Amino acid sequence: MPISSTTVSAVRGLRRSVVAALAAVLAAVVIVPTAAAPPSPAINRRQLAAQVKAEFLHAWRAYERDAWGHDELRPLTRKPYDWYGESLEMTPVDALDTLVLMGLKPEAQKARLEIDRRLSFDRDLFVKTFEINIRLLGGLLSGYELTHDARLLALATDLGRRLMPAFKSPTGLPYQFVNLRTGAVRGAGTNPAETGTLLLEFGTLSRLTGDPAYGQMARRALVATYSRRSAVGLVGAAIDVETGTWTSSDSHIGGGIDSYYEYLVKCQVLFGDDECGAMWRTTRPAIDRYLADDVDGRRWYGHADMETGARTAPTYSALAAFFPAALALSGDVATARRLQDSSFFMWQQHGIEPEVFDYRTATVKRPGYHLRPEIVESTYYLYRLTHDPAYLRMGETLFRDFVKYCRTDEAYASLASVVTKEKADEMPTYLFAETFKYFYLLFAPETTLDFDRVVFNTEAHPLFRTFP
Ligand code: DMJ
Repeated sequence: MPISSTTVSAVRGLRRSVVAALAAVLAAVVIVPTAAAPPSPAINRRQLAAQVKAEFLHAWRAYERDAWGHDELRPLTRKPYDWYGESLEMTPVDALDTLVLMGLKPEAQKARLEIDRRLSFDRDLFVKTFEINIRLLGGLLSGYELTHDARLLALATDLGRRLMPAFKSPTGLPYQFVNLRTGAVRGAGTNPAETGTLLLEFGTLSRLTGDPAYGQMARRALVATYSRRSAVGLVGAAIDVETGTWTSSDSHIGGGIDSYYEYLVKCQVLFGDDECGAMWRTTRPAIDRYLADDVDGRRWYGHADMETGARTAPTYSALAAFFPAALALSGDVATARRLQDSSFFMWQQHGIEPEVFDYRTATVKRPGYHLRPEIVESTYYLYRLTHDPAYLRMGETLFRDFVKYCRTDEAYASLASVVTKEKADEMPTYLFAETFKYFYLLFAPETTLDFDRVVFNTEAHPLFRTFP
């Protein structure tokens, strides 16, 4: 068929408009970003690290002034608080490695002397196995590894020995409470976080003392938790250590289960324990199949029934925000990035994150903010693993909001409500162990601590890897 002149001119016209359109696209590509979206201002890491340190010291001075030698400071009433009525030096032990990493030498020396002279575990007290393990045993071990103060290892060994009776249940799952002096136990009702978050500390204690019993007991407890997963591969929210039966079938990745998953990942990285790696690899598909929930393009992890896998509640939490770090460490950086964006979305709804969030309605379910570190921890991991400056910018936003809403004239305080920003009389020890530490490490020179040589326990105490 002959080509008419109309056709030729139409083709030419089309070519011209395609060329014009291409030129417009090119112009947009070349010109628009510089005009409409100027590059974000460079992050001044040195200045931010100095600011984090100054804010840490603001809270630390308050503790020194109003609660020195006690477990915690209540920041609004400015009164000391001891968890069990007498002090176990929780804040100095939990804070020691952060003081060392920040280069706060006189403060670190003072805390170390306080611990060396005053801390004794020969107490007729029923203590919570999980909390004492992650904060005190973890803090003493990392303190020892960073300072080589032999007294810290002696204290850690004494504490580990006193916690060991907790494992003497018919299942090997640890009792919730153990008496530090008598070894008596109580609290058969516990949860996977409490039964599965002991191996990094006890395994490290075995390595440092040469006594394998610590690691063996903690490992047995982790395996005992894993082996009780349901047919669909999930664990529940409550378990009885004497019968090994689940007393809550609520499955999720938040508080009460969270660090069980974290330790499955980390015990492979810290000790090269392939069985842990295998337990994680069989667990992950169940988490993704039943708990993962994509809403409007965002990735969340909600709740499901552990037996049926049926979805129960579309809620995510401040505690669940540890999961991007665990995912990234396990090698799944892509999902970690997506979930971190969701955690940040939750944070941005009120300029600070609530304890529990309904991701389907984007509403607050529990409004408190307990100075939690998890979202900062994940920001730090993602930055270290990707070197994407977006995570420095995210960290800067988190830090500025955190200071804006949680700083008081005297100290730092939790929020009773992220909606009203009303404060609560609480300054947990993990503020020093974790929240400030992760902010600091995010901005500080990477030589401050070699990310590849350590594994952080769930309380952010770095333990040195024994596996290349
Ligand atoms: C810390 O004690 C630990 O990170 C624990 O695993 C979970 N909760 C707090 C901080 O939010």
